[in-house]
Amino acid sequence: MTAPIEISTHGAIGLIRFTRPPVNALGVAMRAAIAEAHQAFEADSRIAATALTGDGRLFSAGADITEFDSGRRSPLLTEVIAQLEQGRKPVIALIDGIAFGGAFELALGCDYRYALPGARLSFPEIRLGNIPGAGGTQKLPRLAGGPAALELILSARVLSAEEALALGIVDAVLPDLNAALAHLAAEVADTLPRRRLIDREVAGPQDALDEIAAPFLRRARGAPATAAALEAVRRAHTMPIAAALDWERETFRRLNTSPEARAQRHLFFAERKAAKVADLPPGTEARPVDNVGIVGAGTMGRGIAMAFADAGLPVTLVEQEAERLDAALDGIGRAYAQQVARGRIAEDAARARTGRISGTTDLAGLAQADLVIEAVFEAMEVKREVFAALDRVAKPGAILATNTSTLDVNRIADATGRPEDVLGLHFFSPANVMKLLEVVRAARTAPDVVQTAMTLGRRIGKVPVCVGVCDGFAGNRMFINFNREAQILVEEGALPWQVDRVFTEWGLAMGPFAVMDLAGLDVGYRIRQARAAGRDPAEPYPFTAADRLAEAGRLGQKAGRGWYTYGEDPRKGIPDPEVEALIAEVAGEKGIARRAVSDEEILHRGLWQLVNTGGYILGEGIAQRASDLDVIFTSGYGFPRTRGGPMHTAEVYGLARVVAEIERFHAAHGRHWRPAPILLDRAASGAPLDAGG
Ligand code: 3H9
Repeated sequence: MTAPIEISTHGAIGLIRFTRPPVNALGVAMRAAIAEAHQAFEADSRIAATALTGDGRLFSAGADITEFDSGRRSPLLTEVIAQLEQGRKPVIALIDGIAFGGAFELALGCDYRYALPGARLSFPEIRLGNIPGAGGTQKLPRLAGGPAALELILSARVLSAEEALALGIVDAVLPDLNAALAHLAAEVADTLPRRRLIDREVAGPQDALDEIAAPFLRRARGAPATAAALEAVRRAHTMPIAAALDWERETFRRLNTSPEARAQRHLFFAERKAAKVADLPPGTEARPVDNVGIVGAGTMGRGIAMAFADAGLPVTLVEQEAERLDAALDGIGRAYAQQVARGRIAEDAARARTGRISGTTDLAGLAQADLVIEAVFEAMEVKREVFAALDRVAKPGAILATNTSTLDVNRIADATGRPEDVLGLHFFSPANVMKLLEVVRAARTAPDVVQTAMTLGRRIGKVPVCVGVCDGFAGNRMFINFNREAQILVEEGALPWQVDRVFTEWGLAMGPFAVMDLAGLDVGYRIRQARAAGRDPAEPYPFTAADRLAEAGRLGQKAGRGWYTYGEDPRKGIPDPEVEALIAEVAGEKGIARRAVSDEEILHRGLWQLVNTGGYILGEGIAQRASDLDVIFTSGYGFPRTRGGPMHTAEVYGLARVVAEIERFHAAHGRHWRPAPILLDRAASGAPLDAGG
């Protein structure tokens, strides 16, 4: 293992350079090395000041998150920062790249902060269910004022060097490390005074704090870190700093063991694992992708085009009829104009993005595309025709992807003479917003095609997860079974608004019935009709009420009536006695004696249906890891990050208890509850779902 820091002297400057791969995280060895080097510079009479810097890309990613579950080891970061503050000589941070969390706090423990052009500063702790715990909540308000500091802590926004300068967080932006060292050499020659933030008061009023916190508190769904951040910054205004730092440290420690923080840490690592495909041959290189073609300019096609244009890639959109193509390009222009109007992007950014998307009615226009994504009507024959045509026009080595959400990617690939270049790229609607990207690896997809899709997914800001081919892939296969269970519960005696309340109180963005009303009841109805012939009569069919609602024109929000009715607020569903009567009627026809269903039963049957389906998906090798399924649900299905995903929820509850409940449901409700073998196995052995992964 290489040393975590490098030490050098530059005239009277003692320089500590962080060199701990991969991200200069401030683990115990690194903290000890910084403390020791600082002490040595303090003792060296030739040195007038200590400077800290990174490796050019990263100053440091902050505290080492892998240490959070293994107990605290001295020197703690707070101790190292206190040592810098208590020393005799000034300390200067030369922030040359990412300085997140504890690294930002390390810089706030310095007397001076200079940014190099690549500097990026942020407090991401809130995403880990916590607040900054090494002085950030107290010292940032002393530089930027309480309201600005609170906004940064709650939003986890990343500041550029220039923004940090404008907020008074850094003293100057210098062109490079040599310039910074030369600048410092001149400063220390004039004897650089100490200038510690702990000696300052917080300037400015604190009235705006509540207003700034309000939208974050609303979105926090009960996660405790948001309220703690507000409280911390309030204390910066009202308390002596030593006491406030003690409070911050204790609060950080307490929150770090909260279920919300554990869940979010789980997701942090899960997302990074999901980016890796375990069985690709070592050294598999991604193919270069510099431009993209999209076939089909409907809602999905447009959203996908925008996702690539947002990331700087030129896109050619193909639609058969000129009129539809023009409508799509107009729609994209309007969508960008709306983003400008809402203050999300600047006008010149909108112009540049719109300018990256061109259109044609001729598939031959994709002859030079590195990647083509098909987003046409969801029917096998239509898709196979498109792929056969693409096979004729696309250049050798081009990647051909389908955005199907249900169809067999192997059969689509077989429509070409190059199935190794074909895979599924399952975007979620709206494709330019939703983070999840299921990368569907078909039987013959080449490893470098999978690698390209994973790399490209991250490049366009998505969370790519590799899955195999099956009906619904991973996400929809699980979600459909969850949804079916919700319908069964309603037939048995629950009401749609009870089911939705249980899941939203638990943390889902929307309940399953509200989701159906939003999507339109005709969508599921059409799919069920199309699949009626192939239905397994041994599986439950609890969609009779949903079908009758659709047939009666109760199509959801767009019709003002669905599972709910909609009044003045077209998005707020009101329970409807007519729907209740319909449910009772359907249950009567089926001979179901309705009963009161407890909130707990609703919650567990919904969740364990997800988990059990997830177990089958794992057993069949459709997903690589249980944690991938957690990533899928939190980035694509509105599952609360504070719960860590369905599989994490099951592990926290205890797999043996989950399996016992699944076995009970199996006995009471039939074969759609057969426990997945992998769950039985892990419950018996006590091993985690991702044992060894
Ligand atoms: C904190 O600082 C608390 C303090 O307030 C108080 C303390 C008392 N620790 O993302 P990547 C690993 S809380 C350990 O793919 P990129 C990551 O798992 C911390 N490991 O790279 C991955 O490992 P592997 C606040 C970390 O270039 C590898 O590094 N800081 C950490 O796309 C590469 O990661 C944060 O929350 C870490 N802190 O992005 C920053 N960070 O190769 C979190 C990363 O085995 N990190 N790893 O899969 C990030 O946001 C991104 O990693 C970063 C680099 C932007 C830095």
